[in-house]
Amino acid sequence: MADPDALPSAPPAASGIIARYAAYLPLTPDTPRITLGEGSTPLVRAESLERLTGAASVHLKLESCNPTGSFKDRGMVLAVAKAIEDGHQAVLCASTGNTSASAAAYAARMGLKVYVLVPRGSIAQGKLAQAIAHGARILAVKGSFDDALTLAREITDRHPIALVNSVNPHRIQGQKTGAFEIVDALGDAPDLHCMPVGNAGNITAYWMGYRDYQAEERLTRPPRMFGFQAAGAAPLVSGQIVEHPETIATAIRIGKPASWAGAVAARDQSGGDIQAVSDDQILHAYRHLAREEGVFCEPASAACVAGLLQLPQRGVDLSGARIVCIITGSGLKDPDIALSAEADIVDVPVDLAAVEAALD
Ligand code: AN7
Repeated sequence: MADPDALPSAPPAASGIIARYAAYLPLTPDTPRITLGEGSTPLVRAESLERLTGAASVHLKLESCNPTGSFKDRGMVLAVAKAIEDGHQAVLCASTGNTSASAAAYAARMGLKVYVLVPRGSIAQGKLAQAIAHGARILAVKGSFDDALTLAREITDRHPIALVNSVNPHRIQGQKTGAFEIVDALGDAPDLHCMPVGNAGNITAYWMGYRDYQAEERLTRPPRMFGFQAAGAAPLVSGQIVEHPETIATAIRIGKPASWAGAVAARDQSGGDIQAVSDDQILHAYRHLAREEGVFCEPASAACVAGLLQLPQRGVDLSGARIVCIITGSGLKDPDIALSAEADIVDVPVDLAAVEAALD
């Protein structure tokens, strides 16, 4: 009889990034091995983007498939595990939305109290719904994300509450596993790595992951790192803090990135760049991904594809290149953006002929 474990349908033994990449993470015997099934996200080809750019291959890393719908779960699972290991009973973050959704979910699962500070009026509905559903205490700050992060640092300095923003090094450690998965899947690093940049934790994390694998000779050469910011919130492009960041991509509406130095190091050490894309370019890429590739992402995620599409005219030769774009969050996070598009919804009666006539 066949060994059931040998069947192709057998689930992978390891679930979650702590189990899968334990050897690369700062674990101790006391670190709880927790998981909501984060990581091991799909890497799918996008042929329309290959045609448009002349690249040999473009893959989309669907981080939207993580348990709470964004890449934040990779870092949050480790940050929460470490908070528990350190004896904390509460966690806190400032957030443009996705970090708060992720913190709320892992805290709920582990029985921790969770506080989230969000910029009032500028977080997407789906993310707010998640924080509410998981029972977070939500404080809507009458200011920007940057103001909320300053407050979050001050509060956690004064109280025994773990700060789970990406200034917490465990967040970066967890998020670097995305780079491992890409190299494990492709057999080597891509030539170019494209991603959106807000607070700059994720670009710092991916660069760390590629460098860790390089040190172990698991890849030939790390990719050139290309980060993309929204034009109205592009401090890493101008080199200046943006006091009043503005963009439709609320996830990356950040004027003073906490991991500024990490982003600059990733850019310069890899021979990459950090560039700006307009809100119109973001929305164009958002629609393109949904309609041509069947990938529904949030606007911030589309920024990296918007940026990729600009690279040839900005003088970056993509012919023959292998490219990976990080689709950081789900389109369901921000339904208002999709619903604001001109919709072709036809009212029909309960009548076969009328429905047939309306098929066009
Ligand atoms: C979908 O949730 O900052 O450059 O507080 O939600 O690591 O900040 C979210 C950021 C890209 C930028 N794409 O990543 C938060 C938050 C999505 C995001 C980014 C975010 P970083």
